[in-house]
Amino acid sequence: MVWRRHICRIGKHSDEKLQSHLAVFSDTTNIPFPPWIFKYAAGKHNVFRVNGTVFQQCIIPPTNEALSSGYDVITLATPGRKWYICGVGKHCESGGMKLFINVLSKSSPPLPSYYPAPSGKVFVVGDYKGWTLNFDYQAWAMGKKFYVGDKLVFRYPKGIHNVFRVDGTSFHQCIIPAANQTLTSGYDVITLQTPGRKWYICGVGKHCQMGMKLFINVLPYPTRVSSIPSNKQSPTT
Ligand SMILES: [Cu+2]
Repeated sequence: MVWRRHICRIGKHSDEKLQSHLAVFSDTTNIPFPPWIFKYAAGKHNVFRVNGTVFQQCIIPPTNEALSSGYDVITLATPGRKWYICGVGKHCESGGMKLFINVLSKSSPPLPSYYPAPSGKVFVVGDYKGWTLNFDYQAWAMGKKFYVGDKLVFRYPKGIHNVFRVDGTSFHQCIIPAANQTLTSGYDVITLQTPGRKWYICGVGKHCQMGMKLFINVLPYPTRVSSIPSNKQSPTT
């Protein structure tokens, strides 16, 4: 009982997580709001755009308001909260077939040109706790926006921990790479050079398995409108 693609069920994701999801999504595409696609076997489900109350109580609107093609494309034309439910049987009530999203307003309209300089923020991983055991780095990263040009600082007592940049598989399975790829200074500064997913783990003992791991998604430079699109500049730094 699922809608496929770009769906996040309420209950599985917190509001915050959805926001960061969507923020990432809209920042990595050139259109202000990507279309949301509900994909399902036609006839088995449908899609209603509803309001918050209806969403919560699973009140099914009149059938003529339903989308039912099995591949319903919804363009998120305006920012704000949007609620969608499936109106078949008890799918909303019992099956959790309901989706709540918060569409963020783009700080910038389309026709982007690039800022010459990146935002250049410095993130101390784990803030005052630093790079340590018993810390939830995914919670720390949630809601933060990392841009190309920003820096991560891993701060820890030298010799107690270290930092490896790894790929997604090594991240999930805590596979420690060769020791010569490690950062060990205790104040390791990493400049985020390219957009995309980045994974970091501690390679000491079972620290990675114990949760000393950080996953972030680096966004391209923030963009803003240029009145003369042909004047588009490339990043200079
Ligand atoms: Cu460690």
